[in-house]
Amino acid sequence: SKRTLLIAGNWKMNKDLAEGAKLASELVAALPEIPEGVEALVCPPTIDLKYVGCHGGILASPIKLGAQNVHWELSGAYTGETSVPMLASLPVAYCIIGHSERREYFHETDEDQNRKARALVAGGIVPIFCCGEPESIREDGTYVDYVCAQVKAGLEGLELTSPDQLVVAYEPIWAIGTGKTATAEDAQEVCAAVRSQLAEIFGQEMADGIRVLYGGSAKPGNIAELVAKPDVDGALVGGASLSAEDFSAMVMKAG
Ligand code: G2H
Repeated sequence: SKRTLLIAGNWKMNKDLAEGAKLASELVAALPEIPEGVEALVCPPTIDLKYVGCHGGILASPIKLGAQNVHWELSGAYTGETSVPMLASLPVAYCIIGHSERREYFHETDEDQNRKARALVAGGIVPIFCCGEPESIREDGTYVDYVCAQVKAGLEGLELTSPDQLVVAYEPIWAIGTGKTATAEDAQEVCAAVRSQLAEIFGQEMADGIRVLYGGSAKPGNIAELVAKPDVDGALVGGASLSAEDFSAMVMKAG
């Protein structure tokens, strides 16, 4: 009865066209088949999407293609931005929104995430909505309330007809790129709380089908333990997704 696991690679601002296509080709070769009950996804930089998808072979493979950011308007005078229809025309299946790096360095708000989530769902792309607490909030013990408030503000009012239309990723900021992984128990605690919050917004049945991922120094050595937890439905992987060997090992170990 476990949900389909999702192992999602977030390449962040890494890999130019040639490097991206090379990594994609290596992944396609390493993952001719994805284990039953697992989905694999790569999210390269926007400029790489088409080349990675076509020349790199991702679109012709069982690995899915995703973006790292999007604008909520359909078109217009938004210099430097990318719209949902542009991503959908590739096609891109998923799009990360609200990553802590975008919230911190680009001052994105919960309201921005809410607009992006609505635009993506309306355009048939699945948002991977990120949430997570900074170290100070972890230390003062209010992290569950903090994360649930982010989920509520970011997703309230979103209209879903199927749980497959949304993914949430819990990424404790203190565990991102630091090598400090939250324990599988920490991940389970907050992923379960996120699911309760999703039940309040969308109803229990919908919440039971929505994938909740863990992110933050996920790697081949901890993925099996993480996905063994009942409310952890996969991982959003940064650093380890830049190695075809590590990322493919994570997909295989999740299965
Ligand atoms: C968290 C994660 C991927 P890393 O940002 O989104 O990165 O696995 O490098 O901690």
